[in-house]
Amino acid sequence: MKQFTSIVLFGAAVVALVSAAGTEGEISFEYHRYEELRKALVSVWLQCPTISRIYTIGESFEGRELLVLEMSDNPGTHEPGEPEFKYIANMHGNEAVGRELLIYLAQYMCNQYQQGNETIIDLVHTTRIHFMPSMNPDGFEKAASQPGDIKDWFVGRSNAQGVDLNRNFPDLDRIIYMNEREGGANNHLLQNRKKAVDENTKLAPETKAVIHWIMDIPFVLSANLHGGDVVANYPYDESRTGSTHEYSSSPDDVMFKSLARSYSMYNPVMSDPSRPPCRKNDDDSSFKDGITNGGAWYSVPGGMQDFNYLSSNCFEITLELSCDKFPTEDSLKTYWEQNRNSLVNYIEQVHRGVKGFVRDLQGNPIFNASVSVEGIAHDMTTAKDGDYWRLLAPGNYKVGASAPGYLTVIKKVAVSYSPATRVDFELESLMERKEEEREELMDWWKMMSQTLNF
Ligand code: GEM
Ligand code: ZN
Repeated sequence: MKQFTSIVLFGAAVVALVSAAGTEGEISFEYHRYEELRKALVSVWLQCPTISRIYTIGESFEGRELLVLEMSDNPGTHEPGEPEFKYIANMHGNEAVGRELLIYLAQYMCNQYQQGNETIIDLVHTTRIHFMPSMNPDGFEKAASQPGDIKDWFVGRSNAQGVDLNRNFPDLDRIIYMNEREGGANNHLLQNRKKAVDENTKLAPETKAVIHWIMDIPFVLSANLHGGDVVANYPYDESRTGSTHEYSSSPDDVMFKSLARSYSMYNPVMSDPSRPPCRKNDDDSSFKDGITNGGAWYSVPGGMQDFNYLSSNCFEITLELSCDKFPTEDSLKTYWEQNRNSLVNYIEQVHRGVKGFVRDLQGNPIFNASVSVEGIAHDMTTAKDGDYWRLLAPGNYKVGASAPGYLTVIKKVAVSYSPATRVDFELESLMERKEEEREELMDWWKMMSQTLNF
């Protein structure tokens, strides 16, 4: 990943900013074209340099950067035990609200941090947060270039090659449904297939870049921001039979509902039970309390949401934020106000469930150990430092940690709504166990030979 460390690189942008924005710490509720988006992120970085960093995960088909603003008390590093969170917006280039909300959220969090808002300070100190305002910058430029206020429903949705990025991810749902029937892995379905991703010519550059990002960083929680409706959508997106209106639960259905609800409940429009459908003929019969299961709404194969869950430890939901995909600029402030508390509250969900470390008896971290929960057929794995996060709804659970060559340990755990319960595991290596048994046998043999006077 390329990192912007040099202010010189942005020298021109900085000068432009100082003259254009003038005052620091204000949010300007307007659309940001590509260059303006860059400048807006740089200005957050300049205003809050100790808690932010800008990096890029790659380039779009037309060569625009896929920019990320990171916010954390230690920008640029994964701190052992600290969960990682991401927001991705504008994967459909014509869905513009999420893109703007992420810019405003970054500005808001930087301002609030400086003004001493304890919720925000706490969040930044305990979480590594990544914002990607645009996964499809080419599509956005195309959509935004249309003259006038009314934008076409589809122009700019796909990337510059005409690929719908939310249909372009490897279809892991089909694999998990087969594994459910015939046995097989219940997580990390892309393991050891990284090369196949690189060689797959059907994957758009934007998709490839995001796949690598998902595989490289131990993300725990994420949301994918869309527009065209108002609802929080959770996995699975693709139904088991492929037909539409079919509830498609994942093993973490209870937690996913709770996560989706944690977003919709703070958005007064999303959670309004008497909100009429966005368009007269829309079928939103699966929407309840502002949330819906993906398959129950309509089946989506090759989506990013399910890919996160099935290829990594990351839970992702899809947020539909506005009936209009590209509403007029004067409505952006209203969308911000509707979504601000939801956006902050959803990040806080990353601190739920069970978390801790898996180590050997000498205290060395065990990387890639499995953490499983009885009754939930979806295992997590530990990150480099042996750290893990297992999102769970309140309840009593049996949580196990295992790794090849070690004895499995199972613990009973009580989980409340939040914060996460800390549970560490110390695993005894089977080699050590064998050594112990060998020594015991030797002692016994010595004793026997002495008694029998060999
Ligand atoms: C969506 S994604 C959200 C809905 N998911 C399911 N399973 N119905 C898409 O990609 O079609 C909507 C959008 O474009 O915003
Ligand atoms: Zn969309």
